[in-house]
Amino acid sequence: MKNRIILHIDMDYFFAQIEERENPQFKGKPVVVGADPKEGKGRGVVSTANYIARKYGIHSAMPISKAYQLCPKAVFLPVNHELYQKVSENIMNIVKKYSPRFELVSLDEAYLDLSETVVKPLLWQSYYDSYKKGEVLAKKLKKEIFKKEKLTSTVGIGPNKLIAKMASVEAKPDGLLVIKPNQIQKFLNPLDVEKIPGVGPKTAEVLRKLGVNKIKELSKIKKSKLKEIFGKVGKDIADKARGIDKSEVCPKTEVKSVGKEHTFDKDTRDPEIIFPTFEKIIKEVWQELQRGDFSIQGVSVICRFQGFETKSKQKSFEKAKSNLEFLEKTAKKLLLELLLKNQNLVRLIGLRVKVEE
Ligand code: TTP
Ligand code: MG
Ligand code: MG
Repeated sequence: MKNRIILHIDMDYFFAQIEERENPQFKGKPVVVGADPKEGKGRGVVSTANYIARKYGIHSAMPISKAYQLCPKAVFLPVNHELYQKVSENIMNIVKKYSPRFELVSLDEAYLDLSETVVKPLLWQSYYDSYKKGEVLAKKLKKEIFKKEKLTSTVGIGPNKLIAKMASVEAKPDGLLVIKPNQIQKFLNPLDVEKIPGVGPKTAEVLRKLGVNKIKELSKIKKSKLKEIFGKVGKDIADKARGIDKSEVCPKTEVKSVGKEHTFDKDTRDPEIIFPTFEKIIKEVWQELQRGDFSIQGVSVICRFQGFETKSKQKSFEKAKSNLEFLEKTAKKLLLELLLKNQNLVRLIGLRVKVEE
């Protein structure tokens, strides 16, 4: 369908918001969910922080020791994955009701293609008018989630997945932003180039050297020129800077990924510490996966060495496989490859498995 209306929803400070809901005494305080800070000596990372803690500069993936330094009085909580998984299921069961074309992105994030449900019944109206109906639906969805789960979310609506996602990022927290096709460039222009999904710090640095900071400037560069500089992805960047994204909301399968990692108390090379820990991680990931019917699509192993040097190795599979033995064999092989390639002490190991349900 040419004229589409896509909705993107993402829960606000998801893990930390659930913790606030479960423990009302934390409301109004900075809350950080992640590894144990051990009074500044902890070695894991932050999973997420509420918006009060973010004011201190704390964010996801930051070393927990740094977070402790920035705000020692914050409430530090361990990750209760089982609880967040359950809440996620409840929320996604609500989201799914709003369109049969549903795509789960992560525990707290999903897309809906509203084209069939919103645009089609309104052929007698203009495509632009139907955005109003999309907005009404989004408000209803946010309200229903809040009523049933007592959690706030943010929704973005646009003519494609890219714009819907970027709109929700801009509208956070507890927001709703609708971008109609004729508003795309105006919406994108003032944003930094890094706001484009897929434009990381390295790409942004190259662009900055060319004097390109905002999407407005980027959108004026010819596609062929970006292709020259960045190769194949240059074409993709050129499209995104113009708000073009043809990717479909994938309704058939739900791809999700489950991951766990562990930071050792002391950097180590001891196989009797590394491998039993890794086996425990594999078992935990497996337990979490077993909640549904699934096939393994990819296995990725991460190793962080002394000095924070982080390496990962992954393997993808075409054909569905889903047994623990297979996962153990694949994951251990990848870990071994990483360890053989790098002789440094190991700080952290982790496993992520992508499955299709
Ligand atoms: P996000 O949706 O990226 O972040 P968020 O919900 O905490 O905050 P917001 O959307 O309001 O910006 O991630 C969802 C959850 O995934 C997050 O609550 C915790 C977890 N997570 C990690 O464990 N590590 C990470 O590096 C990130 C980015 C998220
Ligand atoms: Mg979120
Ligand atoms: Mg998210």
